[in-house]
Amino acid sequence: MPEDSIEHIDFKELNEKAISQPLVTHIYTADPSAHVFDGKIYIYPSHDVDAGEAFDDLGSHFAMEDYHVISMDSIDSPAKDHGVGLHVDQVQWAEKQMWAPDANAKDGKYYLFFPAKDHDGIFRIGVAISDSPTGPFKPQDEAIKDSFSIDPAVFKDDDGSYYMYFGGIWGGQLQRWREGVFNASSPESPFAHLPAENEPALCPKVAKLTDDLLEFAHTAKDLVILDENGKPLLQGDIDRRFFEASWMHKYNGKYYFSYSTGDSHYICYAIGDNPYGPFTYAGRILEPVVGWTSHHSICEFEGKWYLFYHDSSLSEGVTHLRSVKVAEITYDAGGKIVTLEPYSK
Ligand code: FUB
Repeated sequence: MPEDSIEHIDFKELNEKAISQPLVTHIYTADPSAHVFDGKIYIYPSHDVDAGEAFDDLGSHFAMEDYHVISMDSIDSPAKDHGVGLHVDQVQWAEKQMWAPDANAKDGKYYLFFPAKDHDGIFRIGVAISDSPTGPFKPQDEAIKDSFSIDPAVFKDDDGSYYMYFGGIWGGQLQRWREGVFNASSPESPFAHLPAENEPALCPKVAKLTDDLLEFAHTAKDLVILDENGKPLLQGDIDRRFFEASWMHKYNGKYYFSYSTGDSHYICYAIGDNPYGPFTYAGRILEPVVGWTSHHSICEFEGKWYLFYHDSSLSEGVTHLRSVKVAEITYDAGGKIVTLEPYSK
């Protein structure tokens, strides 16, 4: 939901109609990546703070410095904040803007994957490791080689392979990597370097991870999202094209890639037959929430499926002060996800 419509919102009424309430209210949290480890729900969110940066289209106001881990024994139990799991000051290669993270587990170790700007102002993706799902996490000295842009989501397939999905346009800098190297030419505008509206949209990226989960096993590939005619979505198709917030889950043997459309504020999804795609656009999961951004994860717990998402209702519309929420999602008989209206109770 764009900022300029917020002044007309009656937040008391909106919160009464909301299909869910913030999971924690003592801090602001966003971009929730949820996983079930050993029968318990763990959420890896961004930790929103007001660092006094002005709002701009590059997201400078998202000046986050650390990550907290949140856990829930079950979907209805209170959410517990385990405190700071990683701070930017611990990360040698990173300078600022600890944006949307994800985590995964392998052989008794837990891996936190996170984007941050390096000392040259370029977004990279790093890994930090812990013996516990709640951290503290110890970062690697360097970012993942050849990583770039934002919003990593790490999916474990049934055969034990792990894949990272990532990327984001505008402030996420994906448009600067069109030639495979960072295009540092000016202007530093979110609208420069993008394809034209009638050209194929910029694709999210996918890379299989090495066995130690610390590197890409190959150069990241484009994840192509097709329309109903088998043609790639176009950059001008802002209600459907990829913007940021990749997530992957598997349902009934199919791969569901979900993402945010950014400036049109939807969470959408596309379905494919393998982790690399191509994927065919399938619809919306979540209608716009209060706040500019929309970001989510999808996870199964005790036989039901849940959408973890955020909105800015607690801060009464402040774009960069968001709160993590959860709502159940359902699938129809054809495997389509039933669209959620966030304020429809
Ligand atoms: O939280 C900072 C950025 O906002 C995330 O990386 C994007 O997905 C958007 O939610």
